Amino acid sequence: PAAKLLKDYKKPNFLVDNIELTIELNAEQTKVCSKTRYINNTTGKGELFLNGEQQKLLSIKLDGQTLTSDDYHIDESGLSFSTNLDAFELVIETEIDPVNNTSLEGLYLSGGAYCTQCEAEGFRRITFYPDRPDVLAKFTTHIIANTKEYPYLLSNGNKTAEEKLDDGRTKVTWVDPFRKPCYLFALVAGDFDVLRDSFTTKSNREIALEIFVDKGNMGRAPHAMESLKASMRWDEERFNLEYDLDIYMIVAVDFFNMGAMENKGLNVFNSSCVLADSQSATDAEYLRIESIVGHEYFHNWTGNRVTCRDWFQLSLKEGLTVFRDQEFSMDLGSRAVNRIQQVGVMRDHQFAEDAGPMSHPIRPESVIEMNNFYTVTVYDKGAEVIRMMHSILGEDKFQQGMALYFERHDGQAVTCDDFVAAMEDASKIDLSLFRRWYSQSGTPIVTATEDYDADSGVYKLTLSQNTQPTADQKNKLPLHIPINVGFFSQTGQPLAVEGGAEQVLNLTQPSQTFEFNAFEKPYVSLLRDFSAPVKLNFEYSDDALACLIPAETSDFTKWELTQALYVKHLKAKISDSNYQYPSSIPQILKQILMDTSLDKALLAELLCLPTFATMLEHFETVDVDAILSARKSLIEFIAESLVTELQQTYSANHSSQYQYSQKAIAQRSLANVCLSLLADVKQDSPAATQAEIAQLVVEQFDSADNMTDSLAAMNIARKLPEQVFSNILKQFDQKWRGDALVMDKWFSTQARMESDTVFDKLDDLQQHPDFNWKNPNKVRSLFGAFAMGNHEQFHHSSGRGYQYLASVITKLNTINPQIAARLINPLIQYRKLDPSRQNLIKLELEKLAKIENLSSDLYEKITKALK
Ligand code: BAL
Ligand code: ZN
Repeated sequence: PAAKLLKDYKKPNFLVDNIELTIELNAEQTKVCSKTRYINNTTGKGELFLNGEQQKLLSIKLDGQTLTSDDYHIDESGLSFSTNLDAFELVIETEIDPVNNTSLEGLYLSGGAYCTQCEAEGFRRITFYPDRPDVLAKFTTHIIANTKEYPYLLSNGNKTAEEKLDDGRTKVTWVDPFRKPCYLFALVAGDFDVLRDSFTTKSNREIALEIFVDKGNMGRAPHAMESLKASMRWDEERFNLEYDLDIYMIVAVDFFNMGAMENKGLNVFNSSCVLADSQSATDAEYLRIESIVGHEYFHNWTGNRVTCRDWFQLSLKEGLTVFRDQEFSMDLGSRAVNRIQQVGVMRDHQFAEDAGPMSHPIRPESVIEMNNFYTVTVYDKGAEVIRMMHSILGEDKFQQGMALYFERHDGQAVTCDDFVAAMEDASKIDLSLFRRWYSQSGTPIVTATEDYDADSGVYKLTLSQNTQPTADQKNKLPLHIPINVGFFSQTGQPLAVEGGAEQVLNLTQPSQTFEFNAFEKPYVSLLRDFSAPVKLNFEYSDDALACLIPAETSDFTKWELTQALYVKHLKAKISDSNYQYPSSIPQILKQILMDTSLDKALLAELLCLPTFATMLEHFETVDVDAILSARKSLIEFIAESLVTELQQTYSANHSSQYQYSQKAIAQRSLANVCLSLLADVKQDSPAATQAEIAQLVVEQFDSADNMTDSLAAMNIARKLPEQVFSNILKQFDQKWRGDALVMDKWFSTQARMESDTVFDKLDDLQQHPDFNWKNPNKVRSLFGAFAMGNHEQFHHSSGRGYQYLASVITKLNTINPQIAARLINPLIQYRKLDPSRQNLIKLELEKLAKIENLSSDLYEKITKALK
């Protein structure tokens, strides 16, 4: 497959005024008739190209005249012919096979329901059409299906007609008044339970809200409904954006490649991102649902009303919408804890992507398979770029920029440049250098050095930036990097140097020195709130950390500094296995644990070490075993030094009565972090024996009245004697077998077992009645959890983990190429590993490269990885 390039963009030869679809649903032979009115967009004769894949063409008529195969060219990618007509109508009849569509792109059957996924390029599997986001059309959709089996027939827009046919089928018609690209088309047909509610907009319009779930799941829908109403309210209040149709529908399906999809007026969701009750879903899942419901809702303006000109511009809608959903979660919940999670995604996943073979700017320039570019770079780094603009402009000017963006581009398909231009024009702030964030890949390293001259009272802070060449781009230029800094006195008070105790320094040159008058040498806190997506190269002294951690006024930065403390000592241990961790670490933590002013959710985060993935980013070449063992020994050291405090904190925060509130969530998370640390204690102490701690875990599992505590106990039990763990697993299986979403957690827990028995486990679990190769949630919960969450066995020096994953990917290549390509990420990011592991991985990639019918998704990643 060949790469498509951003620089080759050409506007469409033909536009579409309207399309009328008639879809007669049938499992193996669904008939699709599309009647489309085209308008010539060239000055004379132009070629019309209609994408079309995996369907049988039955007939094609132009203005009523049947075309024969002499009139057009057709191949496996689509159909084309040339014409100089100014406007004409095409009627195309095709047949598709939803039941055998396991790729879950286009129209497919999920459980007993039909549903669609068209982004990015799935509509071409439904009918022949210019499947590109810059062709916007008015859609009318007729759906015909058996009334008994499919009482609900849904599509975008408003339902305008419903007719019972003589043959036991129903025909419904939906009209979407808003022009849209075909990737936003959706169809759903099935039998559901429906949760109904309504929302009154700020201009007093009443919107019907409907959530469709599998029969019996109604009790798990209210949280998504509350999240939807909160999103609608928030978007009005913070962004002054109101919903536009009369109805907003969400459908939950079990088979879905992504989290959810923002189809106009008819979101289709992975059921894992909708369904929750306290018994079956964890606090983390509640929060994730809130954020994804928000994300899809926010797309209605940032994505649907204003969409992308071409797929290279994906971050135009995704980076911006992630920024918006992040702000939504932060306004509703804890700002600091949300930021910690966002930064975790950047460090653990995005930095690794940027350092690997798939490195790309947030606006990629070359793409083989678009599905491969729904990445943490486009989404999360894209959101960081928006966040930097937000901090450079400030909230007011940023909102003026948004308003101008909508004023200029409502109803259009535009570029990232158009967005930045609106921000620039509204704020009158020059963003010309800032634009480089869109075209340059890689993670900048910002190095800081400081110098204080006591005689003159001048403090100099020198910041320099450097971005290493990446797989896709050799030459790197300096970027505009906003660095938030805070100055503190030796006693931990904010130090008002010139410009303020807190300020943003704009680093725009390769190196810049900033000078401040300061009557004492300040302790500086750098890159506060992660003000730019960069790696900071600055080693804080032990004294500085001891002063800054309690002193920091930004909760997020307090966490950052604690992480810096851990990283510093982990690195020392990694380079010298005899290194003894200093008692200052538990001392600082003890102080933190006693600080009653701290948010408990933050406290829980402060007690967590940098992840394995975060540690990888601190090394050019990594010693997997040394990192794993240094982490383990530091966890044990902390746990054993703080047994009493951990026990006390656990009992003060563990509750036997479930409540859903921010406070209760924070307490559960703190209690569970403490319990997890306690289970790492490797010797009996006067405060608690290992047997007593094990008992505590079992008690929590036995008595938990909610999934957060139950699952936490089950995960912690991995560290307990084998018999105890397997007992818990058995009970969980007995209780939840058949409950798809809950059993996913059971699969993941076992995929993370650190011993090499995990391989037999993975084999056995594939035979479990709740496992299904065709369901992406199952595949992710078992093999994704293994590859991303079981570092011990995935990176086993024998290469067994790599072989296992490669065999899974081989199987998935034909079932679901998109999921196979997602799962390969941990294998292609191998260049930092030791030569032996690199070779083991390369062997697997070479084998994968030779499999028959290799999908374009895998082809792109494997060839780049082996280059
Ligand atoms: N547009 C794909 C799913 C999402 O980002 O909302
Ligand atoms: Zn999105």
